[in-house]
Amino acid sequence: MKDFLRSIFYKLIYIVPVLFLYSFLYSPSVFAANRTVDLVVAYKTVDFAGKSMQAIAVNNQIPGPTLRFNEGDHITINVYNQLDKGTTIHWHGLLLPWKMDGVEYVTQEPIAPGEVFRYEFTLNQSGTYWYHAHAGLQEQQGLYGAFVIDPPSSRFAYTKDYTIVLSDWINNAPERVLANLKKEGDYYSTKFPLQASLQRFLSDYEAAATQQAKDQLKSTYKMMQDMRMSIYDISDVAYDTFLLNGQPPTKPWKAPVKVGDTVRLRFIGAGASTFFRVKIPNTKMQMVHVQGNDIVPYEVDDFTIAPGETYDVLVKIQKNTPYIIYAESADTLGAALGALVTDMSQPVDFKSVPPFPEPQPQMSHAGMDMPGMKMPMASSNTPRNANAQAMSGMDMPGMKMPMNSSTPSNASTQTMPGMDMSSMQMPSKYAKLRAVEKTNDPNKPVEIIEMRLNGYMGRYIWFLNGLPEYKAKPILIQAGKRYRFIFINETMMHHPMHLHGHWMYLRNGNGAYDPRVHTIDVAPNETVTADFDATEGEGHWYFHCHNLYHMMAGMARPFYYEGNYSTALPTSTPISQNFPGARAGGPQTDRRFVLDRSAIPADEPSALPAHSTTAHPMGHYFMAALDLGGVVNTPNSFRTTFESLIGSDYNKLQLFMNDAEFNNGKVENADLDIFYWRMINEFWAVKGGVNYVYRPTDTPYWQPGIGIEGVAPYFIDTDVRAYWHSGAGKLDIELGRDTQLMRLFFLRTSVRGMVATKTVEHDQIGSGLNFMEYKVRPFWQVLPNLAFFVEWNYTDYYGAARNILLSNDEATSENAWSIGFSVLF
Ligand SMILES: [Cu+2]
Repeated sequence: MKDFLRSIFYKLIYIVPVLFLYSFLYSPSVFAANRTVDLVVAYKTVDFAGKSMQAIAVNNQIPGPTLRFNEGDHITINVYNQLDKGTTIHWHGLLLPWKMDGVEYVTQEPIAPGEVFRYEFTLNQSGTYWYHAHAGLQEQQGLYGAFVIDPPSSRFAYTKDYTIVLSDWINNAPERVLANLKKEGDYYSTKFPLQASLQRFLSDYEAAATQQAKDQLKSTYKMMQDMRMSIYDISDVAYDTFLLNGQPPTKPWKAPVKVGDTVRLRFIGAGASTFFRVKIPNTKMQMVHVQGNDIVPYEVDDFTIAPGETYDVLVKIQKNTPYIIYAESADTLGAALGALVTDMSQPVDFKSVPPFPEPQPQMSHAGMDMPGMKMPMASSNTPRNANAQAMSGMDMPGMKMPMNSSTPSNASTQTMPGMDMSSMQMPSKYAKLRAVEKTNDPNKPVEIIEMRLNGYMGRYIWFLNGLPEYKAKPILIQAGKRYRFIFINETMMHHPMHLHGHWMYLRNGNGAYDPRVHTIDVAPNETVTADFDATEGEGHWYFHCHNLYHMMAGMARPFYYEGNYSTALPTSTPISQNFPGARAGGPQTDRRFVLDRSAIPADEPSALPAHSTTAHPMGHYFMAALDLGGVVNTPNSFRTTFESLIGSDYNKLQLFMNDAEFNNGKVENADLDIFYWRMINEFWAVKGGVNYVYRPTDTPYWQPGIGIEGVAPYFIDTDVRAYWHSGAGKLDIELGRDTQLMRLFFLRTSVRGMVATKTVEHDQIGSGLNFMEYKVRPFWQVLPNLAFFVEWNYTDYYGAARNILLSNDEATSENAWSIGFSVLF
């Protein structure tokens, strides 16, 4: 009896906690918990691509630790900054209070070095998300990680679950990368395998199957030359390697599975600017969850993931062979690799995976009729005029957003019930996306926010509606309303447009079942419609292209809730003591750390900020190009051209010395423009200032000058300058063109002429045409900033200028062969 009681007692001891645990796990009310995580942001030295580089890690990991919570959890994330500059972390795709959103200067002040910021919010959603730096270019250096929220129960059955974080890496500081792109938008272009070269055209033309295809190819090339666009404008940055869960392809990531497993792979597009094409050879993937939302499943052989997107697929393990995850960069430069293996010692033949078929040359449809493309707004009632009034106070050309909501009859607040969205040409990428449950009432009235995605690509300034972020004002939205984005991509690149803190309903013809997304990859020339409900009611929300460099270069805007935004942003707190990050940099999860709540300021009364809150203010940039050639057929003679541009995107100081000649230590020809340079549109800049002429003249002099420079159709580099000296007007015109013959081999041809209105003999200026100069220069662009050239240069003098030379006993024509190099600083 005693034994029996004892056994009952011991059983109870065992059963009660189990029952308690069981109810704890399965009752929704106790499913959620308070959880605290400490994240330490610090530098870490890495070698991903053959060079030791400074990266930024979270808890000493790249990617940072996967944060995994349950839906309903109330979480506290303490972010400790051990960098020597400010940082922030953004929780990508999460709906949370705006001051927790982690965008520097928009939702918070950067976390100061040595300080801590407490992010605290409740998880009212589930699915696959991620986090990343929203400060400077730190995301490019490794500050990102997966963020997974488990729902109370999953719709899909799976036995294993892995996050696959795809990212890109360059052996260069990202600030340097951006500075390079600001020197020349196509700075890295010669490093890409796909080139719009003549050689490429000829081989494509040869390979084209039909005459029609040949003609098409010819007109594509011709049109793109005319429009001054490249047909392979896939990437701006030539990366050195691509990472899968922080592993370069030289050391691919591997994870164990077994036959019979159904594996959930959570792909996260964490590249700063890389689009990955993903496949697992010999396997169908079942797409089940996109951007944090379950979808009606569909099978795919491969898919493309843009920066900012996430895709969850299920993979069935049926054979005792490796399942290779192959994620190739869209520009074909490389691939991130990984494998699911049924035995960790299994050999994996990564080389067996064939690359994706090469992307086709693409061509702009701008200005062309696009059959099947029906913009919902363009046809009938355009809200543009109606809104022009309300918009007049806002400096946003092209932005057709109604600010005045009081008139529901206003054309802008159209109700569009039953609108046939299926008539719109939708991006094929999202055509199959259908939400698994109702996401929205599609009949709610909308206000239009037209978003033209554009920019001055050659100058690497990216816009929304014709303006970079730093020139534009925040976009005001009103709580409770629904807004309709109409994204019109006017560029030749993809732009993954990301809205913080709100779901967008991607209008792809499923109405109430249109998928919810936080990032929309808008393809070149494409028009995409998506709605969002202004449900947050207050604060600042960032909206931007998730190509990090596009965002930094202006493709971004803050959204403000009208009448309910703040002038003060939360700040970080000094770490008083027991700073966990001071210990070894390992993970510091679930460590309680009490902060002074008063450090997070109470809401300020709404007032117009003195200046708009801009994440990325106007930058200043420096460019210098030096060209130096030794003349082969004249001993001890060389020629040099130097140009430097210093300043902001639109206004610069230009120093320009064009084709100076030196012979036996004597300067024969040299003058220097010291000009104010102002960009007037994508292709043209005007300039003016003074020019100092040292030679040819007996006495050096200063003269005023003005000019215009830019790129004419067919990529004709144009430089026209006019000067005034001693009563003589001079006009100096130079036209040139670089033709790409092969990937690294170009041919420059140029012609320059100078005319004057009057003869000024002692300064060697003749009335009428002075000279014509012709150059032919083959060059090898061995590095993005270094080329070697051979040049033939022929100059012939005419009229009065020729007579001056004759009277001085000088040659009236020159024939020079040079070899030399060009460097871009
Ligand atoms: Cu972009």
